[in-house]
Amino acid sequence: GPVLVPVLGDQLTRDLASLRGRSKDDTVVLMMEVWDEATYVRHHKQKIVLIFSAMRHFAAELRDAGWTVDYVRMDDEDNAGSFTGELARAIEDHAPRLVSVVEAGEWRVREDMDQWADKFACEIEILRDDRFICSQAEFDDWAEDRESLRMEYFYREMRRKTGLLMDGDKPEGGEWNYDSENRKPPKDGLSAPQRPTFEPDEITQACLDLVEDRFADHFGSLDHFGWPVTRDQAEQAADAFFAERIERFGPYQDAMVHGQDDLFHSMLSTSINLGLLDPLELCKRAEKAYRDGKAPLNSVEGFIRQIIGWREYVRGFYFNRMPHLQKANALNAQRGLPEFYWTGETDMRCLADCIRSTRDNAHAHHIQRLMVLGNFALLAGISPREVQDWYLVVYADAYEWVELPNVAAMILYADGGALASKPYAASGNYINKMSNYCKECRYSVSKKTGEGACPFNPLYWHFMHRHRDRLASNHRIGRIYQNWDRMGEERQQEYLDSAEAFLDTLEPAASGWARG
Ligand code: FAD
Ligand code: DLZ
Ligand code: SF4
Repeated sequence: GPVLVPVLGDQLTRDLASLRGRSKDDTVVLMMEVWDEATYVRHHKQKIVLIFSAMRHFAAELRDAGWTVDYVRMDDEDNAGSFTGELARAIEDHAPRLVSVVEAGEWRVREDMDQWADKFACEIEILRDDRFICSQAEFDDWAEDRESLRMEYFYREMRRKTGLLMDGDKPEGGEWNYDSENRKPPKDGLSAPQRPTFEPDEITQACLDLVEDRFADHFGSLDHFGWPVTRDQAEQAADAFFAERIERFGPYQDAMVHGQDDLFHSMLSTSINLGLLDPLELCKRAEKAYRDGKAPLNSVEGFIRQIIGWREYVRGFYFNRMPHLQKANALNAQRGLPEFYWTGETDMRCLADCIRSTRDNAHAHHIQRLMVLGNFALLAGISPREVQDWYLVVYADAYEWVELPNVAAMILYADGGALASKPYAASGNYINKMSNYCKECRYSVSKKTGEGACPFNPLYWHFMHRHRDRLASNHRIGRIYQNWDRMGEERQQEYLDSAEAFLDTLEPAASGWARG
């Protein structure tokens, strides 16, 4: 029999390890739209359309190039509903001599895959996903014996390994990290060039219809669907970023402007995560923009750090810490997710805008995810499991390996500080500095307590107060308690009462938004 090569929805790479060097006459590629994957959480509608459309386009390209593809559609009558069920059918149909597959990106799927060798009377080969620069063995090696796993040191290793932005054995420009130059507040009227969006073709239209039909009650809008669904479109999106936005990517990386959903971000995460774009190639293009004098070092270093630093690091961290990372809750946060995360119905203008963008685009940019949506969840003490589910559902680029470390460890401090050296807690002041949200908000950012005060202000102190035992000894945040102590008991009580009064107004979300 032939070699059977299952290709999962986020493995849409022509040079995938399982396809590399194979003969087309002797290979059957298996691609599966399955109910289990589409519903293990109730993904945003755009996320399902994106993945199905990209899978169908990828299959069509493979066929055009002469490959044999067994493609199972969601609405095929005999669809078994799971990867393992479909693999069983394909093994029966094709009687392969070998099943060759690239390891899954998610723990859940890896556990299934690990059963395949026992389940099937057929040789199963699971290959390392070498689209990532750092192997798991390499990460685990690096992480061993370290008490804390700071991204910064990992990142330096990756710079050395790839040679990106290196000047011999020194970092280009003398510093490894130019983050301090990447915090420019948005001036009035800051706006960025429109990113290219892609009109649905026939294939995408069929996926839009399918999702409207079968996933009608999932979160999110399909009206603005414009994600790249092929490698060619993803390349166009990357071209536009390098031509028009990378120059100001760095300075405005942390800026937020009402109604400006992309600013100078690359908007490439969906394409990178699907496998349509190669992360290392993008970094090389960024470096070239710097060497050609087309973009400043702080922009280019910032972009490269997000990819060979953060992106590689969170993946290593995920597999290093699973499965317990999923259950981590160091701050014992138990509150239910507020309903407004799904409806956007809140008078807090920053949150409402971030949730609107999330609903319309299945996207929000990093500082919105971190310092608005994430900061609120941290301060309000929302249960990590509910926050994790939300992030996994709502973003088109969300896969557990990248979502979970960002949510559990980065925003919620649920791992107790293995990833982040301090909780990213901030009051309204931070949001006001980095955005234009506050001016037209019903709440007053300068008011600290009482009626009409920005809720982030009392929530911040409520959070600091209730976690004092743990945080007072943290060298990056401990000194804050001197300010708290100087306030005096009466003022402190006003903060705590204001926070409690606000928390009492939060409606917990109806069940069923995230999981069926
Ligand atoms: P840019 O700002 O242009 O950055 C360039 C690239 O760097 C991104 O495309 C992405 O591949 C990578 N990157 C940047 N930050 C991170 C990070 N913290 N972790 C991993 N990669 C990063 N990203 C996802 O791809 N999927 C997720 O599910 C996801 N969940 C997140 C949840 C939270 C709470 C936070 C704070 C961040 C999350 N991120 C996630 C990271 C980041 O917000 C997105 O990658 C980014 O907003 C995507 O937009 P962009 O392509 O315009 O990014
Ligand atoms: C997210 C997703 C969805 C919605 N549907 C599918 C699918 O039907 N078929 C598929 O191969 N992949 C899908 N995916 C992406 C998978 O969940 C992703 O490939 C796994 O996370 C790999 O670990
Ligand atoms: Fe958000 Fe507070 Fe500013 Fe309103 S005042 S936009 S709630 S930070």
